[in-house]
Amino acid sequence: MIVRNKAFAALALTSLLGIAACGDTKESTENEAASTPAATTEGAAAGGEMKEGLKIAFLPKQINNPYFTISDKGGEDAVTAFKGEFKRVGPSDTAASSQVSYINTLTTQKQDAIVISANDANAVVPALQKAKAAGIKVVTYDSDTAPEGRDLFINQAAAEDLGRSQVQLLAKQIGQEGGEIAILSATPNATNQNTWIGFMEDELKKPEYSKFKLVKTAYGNDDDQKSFEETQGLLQAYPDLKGIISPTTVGIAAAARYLQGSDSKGKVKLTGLGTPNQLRDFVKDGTIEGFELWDPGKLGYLAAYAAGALASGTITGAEGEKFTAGDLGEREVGAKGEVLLGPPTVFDEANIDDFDF
Ligand code: RAM
Repeated sequence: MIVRNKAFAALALTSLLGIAACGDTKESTENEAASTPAATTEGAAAGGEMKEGLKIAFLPKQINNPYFTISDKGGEDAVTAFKGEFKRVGPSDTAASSQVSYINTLTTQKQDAIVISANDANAVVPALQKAKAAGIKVVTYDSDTAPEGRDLFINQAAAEDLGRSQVQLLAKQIGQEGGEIAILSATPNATNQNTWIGFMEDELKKPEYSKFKLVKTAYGNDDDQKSFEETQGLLQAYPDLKGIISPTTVGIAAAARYLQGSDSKGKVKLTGLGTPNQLRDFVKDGTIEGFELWDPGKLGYLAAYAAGALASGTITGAEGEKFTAGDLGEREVGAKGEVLLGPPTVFDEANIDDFDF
């Protein structure tokens, strides 16, 4: 596998240099399409042996959410690179137990690892525990379960920083006069959004936000239409609303669309977590000033390598263990079975055209 990683790194470097790759053209095309990371020699050098032919199944919150299309393409690129079998299944809605039947089917199919972004921290745990009892490794990415449901959680960014920074972004956009603000979240039970919102609420307790008032947290359930209607509802219920934080790519895109067609465009500030490709036009026409996100493709890529390392037996999920995540290099398991991707990027008019995901 070390040899394979070197070949992968060399192909990525070749495409970076703009030289047509020869040999395995399928792989190089996938590398380019996924906005996976730049090549490093470090990635090729470190880590243990990866078994070939591992069956790795991705189970996103929602199969039809563009964010997960990107993250899971990163996962597919990784699985292809370490010669595994990639599979992707999942529900189209974000209901708490909508993923349970998929977990059961993947268990029956004897996958080597399930990589899941959980819609609910607890509803999926019994099914995941059955999978684990059958020898399947479980990795959560993006949205965690209770710790007993998984071996590792691949966290996109430090939750505290993500929560606090979204408040900081909005406060800067609104200015010193402050005013009423609202949150437009995903589902009421989403582990990732709820963790970030907890830190937002804590950040708002600081004296510098004394003129800001969080009037409501609304839930669009990561459904475009419901998120759009919830935005409309917020503006009707709170005519003096000064800003909205939407820590979901589905919510922020729907809120931006609503604001764009309303009198509140540019007046009611909107920030949160979104993909540059979904929000580019809204930044260019002044509906949104700035927002943030990690690279979802890299998150899926890292999660796939973690799943592969667990299924190969090179790691068990214990704190301090290290594994090679392809072009992301060597990664370490932190406390509570967490592996961190890294800090997010803030996007605005100045840099949004530098990103394509
Ligand atoms: C949505 C999902 C996902 C979250 C992003 C920011 O796509 O809720 O879980 O991480 O937004």
